[in-house]
Amino acid sequence: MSAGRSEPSPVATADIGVVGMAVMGSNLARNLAHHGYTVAVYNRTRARTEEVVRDHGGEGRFVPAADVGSFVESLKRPRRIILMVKAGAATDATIQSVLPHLEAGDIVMDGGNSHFLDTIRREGELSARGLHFVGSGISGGEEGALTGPSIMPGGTAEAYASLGPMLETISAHVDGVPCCTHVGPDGAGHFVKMVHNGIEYADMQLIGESYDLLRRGLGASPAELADVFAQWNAGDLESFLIEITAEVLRHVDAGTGRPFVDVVLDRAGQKGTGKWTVQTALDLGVPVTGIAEATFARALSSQSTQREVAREVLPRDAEPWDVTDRDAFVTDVRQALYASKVVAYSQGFDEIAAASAEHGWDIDRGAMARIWRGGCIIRAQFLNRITEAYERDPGLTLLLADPYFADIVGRGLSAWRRVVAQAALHGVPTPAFASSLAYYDGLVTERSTAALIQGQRDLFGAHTYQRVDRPGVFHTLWTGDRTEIELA
Ligand code: NBP
Repeated sequence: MSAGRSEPSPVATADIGVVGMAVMGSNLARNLAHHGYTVAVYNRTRARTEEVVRDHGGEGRFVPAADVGSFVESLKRPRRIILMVKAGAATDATIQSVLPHLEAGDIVMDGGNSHFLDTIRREGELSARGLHFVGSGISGGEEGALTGPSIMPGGTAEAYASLGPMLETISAHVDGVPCCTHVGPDGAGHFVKMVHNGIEYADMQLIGESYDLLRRGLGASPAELADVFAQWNAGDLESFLIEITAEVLRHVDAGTGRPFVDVVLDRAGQKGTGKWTVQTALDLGVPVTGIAEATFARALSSQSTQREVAREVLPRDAEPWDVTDRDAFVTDVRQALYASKVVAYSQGFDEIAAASAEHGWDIDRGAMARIWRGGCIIRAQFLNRITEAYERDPGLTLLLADPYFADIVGRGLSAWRRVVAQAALHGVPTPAFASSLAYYDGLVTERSTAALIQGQRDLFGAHTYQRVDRPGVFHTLWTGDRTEIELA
C-alpha cells in the first residue's frame, strides 16, 4: 500500500493508530494527523484504508497497514490504539484480532458507542493481561471527529497520562480549555457519553414541543418560528440545538417549495444510547422523566399503525386556540423550555452521580459539563452555569437546587404551568414539558402519594411500612381486628 507523506512499516514510527476507517475513524485519524501526529491506519476491508490514504494522505503523516500485525508493528511503544468500529460484536472481534500482537503497557481505546457494562467487562479482561483499556465517549458526529469532538475517556490514570494529552489536543476547545478530561475508571467514560446522549434526546424533544406549541398557538409559519428560535439563540438558551432548529425551520424543500419540516416523515428512532440511559436509570432507581418521555415520544411517533387507528377512531375535544397576547406566549414557552431543560440536565446529572457512587468512579460532574461546552451536540452556554454550580458545591445533591437554577426555575414557574395547562386544554402533546413540571412538583410536595401506596402494599401483601411519628417497621392486621404490630 502506498502511504501519504509517510514511512512504511515495519519501523515503529506511528504515535498512535486508528482501527476502523468508516466515517468516524477516518475523520479522527485525519484530525490526529492535522495536529502533527503520525497515525497508523487499518481497516478490516483493505480497500477502505487505501481509499482514505488516497483521498487524504496529503493532509499529514499516515502509516497505512494491510494487516493487523504490521499495523501494531508500526506503532511506537507503548502502543496507543483507537478502535472506531461498529459497537458490539465488531468491537469484541477487533479487540481479539489485535490482542495477540500487543505487549504489557499498551493502550487500547474504544471510541465507539459501546455500552458501559461491555466496557467494564473488556477493561477487566485486558487489565488481566497487563494492558490498558480505555472506553471513551466521543461526541460530535463526523464533523466533530474531524474538527474537534468532545471526548470522554475512562480507564486508568496511567493510560490517561499517555493518551490524554493527544486526545485533549484534538478535542474541541472552548475559551482555550479542551473538551476532554479523564472521566474515571473502566466504564465511566462510556457511561457519561450515554447520559450525554440521553440528555440530547430530552433537549431535542423539549425544543420540538416548543415548536409545536408556538406553531399551533400562534398559527405561525416555520420561517416565522425560525426567527423566534434565532432570537432565543441570542439569549440564555444559546446552544447548537437551538441554532440548528432555526436553520431547519427556515429551510424550504426544493422539490415542492414547501417548508422542509412539513415534508419530512414524522417518525424518529430511539435505539442505542438514549434507550440505554433510561434502562440504566430504571436499574439505578433514578427518575429521568424528561429523557424517558423523549424516548417514548420517539417510540410513539414510530407507531404509525396505532396512530392511524387512533386518528380515525378516537374523539378530539381540544378547544380552538388563537393566542391573543403573542409576545407573552412566546416568552412563556421560552421560560417553560428553560425550566424543563434544567430539569432534564438535573436528572441526567443525578444518574451520573448514582452510577458514580455505585461503581466508585468519583466523577466530577462540573468537569463533565465543562467538556460538553464544545464539540458535542448539546454544546451550550448554559453548561457554564452547571460547571459553576458544581464549583460552588462539588457535592451538590440536586442541580435544580443550586441558587442560580432555583432562581431561573422559580421565575419561570407560573409560565411553565400556563404552558402545560394550555397545551392540555388545546390537545398539544407536551410529554417532556408536563413530566418535567410533574417531577418538579413531586420534588417540592410535602406529602407524596407513596404513603397511600405503602398502605395498599401492606394491605394486599403485608409489605410493612414505617411511620412518620416514631422509628420501626409496622404491619396492620387488615383481615383481623386491624391492630398494628411492630416488627422491628
Ligand atoms: P460504523 O459503526 O458504521 O462501523 C463501520 C466500521 O466497523 C468499519 O470500519 C467496519 O469495517 C468495521 N467493522 C465491522 Br462493521 N465489523 C467488524 C469486524 N467484525 N471486525 C473489524 N471491523 C469491523 O462506523 P462509524 O459510523 O464510523 O462509527 C464508528 C463508531 O463510532 C461506532 O461505534 C459508532 O457508534 C460510534 N460513533 C459514531 C458517530 C457517528 O456520527 N457516526 C458518532 C459518535 C460515535 P469494514 O469496512 O471492513 O466493514
